[in-house]
Amino acid sequence: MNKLIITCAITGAELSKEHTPALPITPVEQGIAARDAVKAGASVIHLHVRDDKGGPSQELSHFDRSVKEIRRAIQEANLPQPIIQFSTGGAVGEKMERRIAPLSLKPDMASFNLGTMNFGNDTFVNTRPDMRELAKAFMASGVIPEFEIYDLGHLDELHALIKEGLVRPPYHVQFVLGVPGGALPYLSTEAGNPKRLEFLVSQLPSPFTWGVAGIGRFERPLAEVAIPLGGHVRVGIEDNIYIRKGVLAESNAQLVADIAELARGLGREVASVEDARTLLELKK
Ligand code: KMH
Ligand code: ZN
Repeated sequence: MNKLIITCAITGAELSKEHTPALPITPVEQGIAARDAVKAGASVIHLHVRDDKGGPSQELSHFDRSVKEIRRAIQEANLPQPIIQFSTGGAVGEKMERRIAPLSLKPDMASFNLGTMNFGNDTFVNTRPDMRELAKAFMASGVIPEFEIYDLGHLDELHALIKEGLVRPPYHVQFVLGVPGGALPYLSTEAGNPKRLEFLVSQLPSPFTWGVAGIGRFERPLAEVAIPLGGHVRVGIEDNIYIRKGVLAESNAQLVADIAELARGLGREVASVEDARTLLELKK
């Protein structure tokens, strides 16, 4: 079976230190978090950045300083430089223009959200005209998108964008399941049932790679379902703050290490950064 790419979503936009002290906010904290996540087996870092007050930011200077600090911390530890994937999702309420702007820094990859949805008690707005503007910005920048799919209609939107010639293969897809307001990984009585996931994967445009990001309590059970199916896995404090029920994770690295151990137990090798670049067809 293919090797497992572990993505670590270290920070996100919605949480604060009040939720968990393990949340990295400053560039230095993000550098340490990314370094330790890579050491534990992550090959992709999904990156949101914060301003000087700790609030969510899409400022270029904030992305720039976080990337520099991550690269510096990783180089100092003699580890391979991970694939850095910027968020163009930002925080709920952020304007598309500001969400697009960091593509000009030419990260290895960036997220591409495929539809408006309820997001907990908020609304995550991705209008169809905005998504087309985003697709054109991806094309112009040459940055490789990762398509975030929270619901079935988002998959249909990806097919629409392909038909319109606005996105190019290969299609890297992340099924982000378990957001209140989006699709769940399985019905509440069927924990561990792969049927929904298998259906979603069966609908993907080719050629594709796919992974899962289970939100909150779904993080680990969804990984358990996806790993034997050949899917990749995203974990991290952005998505889930617990290592097990009621116990806060000490760090992003602890969440990564847990998935790496799970994968090895299931007989699936964890991808190195070099492996991940090959699997994702990214430039070395
Ligand atoms: N913060 C969420 C509203 C992404 O990074 O692309 C959206 C998000 C998705 O985190
Ligand atoms: Zn994100």
